[in-house]
Amino acid sequence: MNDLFIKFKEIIAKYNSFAIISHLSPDGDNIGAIKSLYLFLKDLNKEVYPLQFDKIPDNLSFITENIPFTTNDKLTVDVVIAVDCGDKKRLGNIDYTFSNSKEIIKIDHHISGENYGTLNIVDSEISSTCELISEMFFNLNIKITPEISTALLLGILTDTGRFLYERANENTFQITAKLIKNGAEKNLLMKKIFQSNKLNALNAMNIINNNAKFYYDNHLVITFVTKDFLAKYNLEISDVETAINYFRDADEVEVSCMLKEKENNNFKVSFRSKNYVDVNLIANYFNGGGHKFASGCVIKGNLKQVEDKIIERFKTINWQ
Ligand SMILES: [Mn+2]
Repeated sequence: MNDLFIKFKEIIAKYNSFAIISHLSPDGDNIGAIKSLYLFLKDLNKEVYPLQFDKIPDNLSFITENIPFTTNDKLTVDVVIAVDCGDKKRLGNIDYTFSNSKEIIKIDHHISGENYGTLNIVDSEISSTCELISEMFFNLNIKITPEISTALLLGILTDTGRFLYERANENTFQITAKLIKNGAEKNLLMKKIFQSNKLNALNAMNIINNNAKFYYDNHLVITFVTKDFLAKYNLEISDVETAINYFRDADEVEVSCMLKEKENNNFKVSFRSKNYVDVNLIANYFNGGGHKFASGCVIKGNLKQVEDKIIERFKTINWQ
């Protein structure tokens, strides 16, 4: 890893203009990663263009207030830094910018995907892209301001489920301690990310949970959200996505699956597992990807068809 960090430093020193890009459907880890790199490069007086083609979820907007996101898909820069994205397709419309750049740096922790960078800093064991960037910054003795620390801690907190998941290990806690020492606002993040839900979103999640269906002796739970449902409660999908965690935490449940209607006949499907089911493999089957315990894909069909495809696929699992 150290050699890769040094190559990163060399590329940064050599070039002047940078685009920072990440996956669609922004989350805490990719927002934190983009912001930390943006502030780092700005501090070096580089020309920096953070790109995001999707809307930033409301509960993360406090962290992106001073980030001048652009949706320009015709940028010409020296270097593109792509963070937290295993699969190039999930970056959005980036082909022009990719093909007009001199270097592409991929920084990621997903197990699936291809090495589309000219430099690939990938650690599929680490908790989050933000933990990986933190490690790199500390390793290279890069100045980590309180603002950068807060951005990096955001990604660690969200991708580890507040240190719940297995990947939150000794290194994660050590990095977290160092970030807090550097001024990361842990209490602010905890309140803004986990304790600022909209009341009607929590009420809507009760309904989502009430409509959950259980299969394979309660080892698999499926919940769903339609566009009509979100419109009725005046919510965005990001307001209710954490409903997937609710039944996952039941002792009987190994896999929690959430179906989110995108456009007609198209569902975004998220999987969470807890012990032994590799949901990355399930997502791979449907041309998606992710990690062993968290993955996603898009499946075509109406609600019933998509449910049936998923249930059918889980027939291959040896439930324990
Ligand atoms: Mn991540």
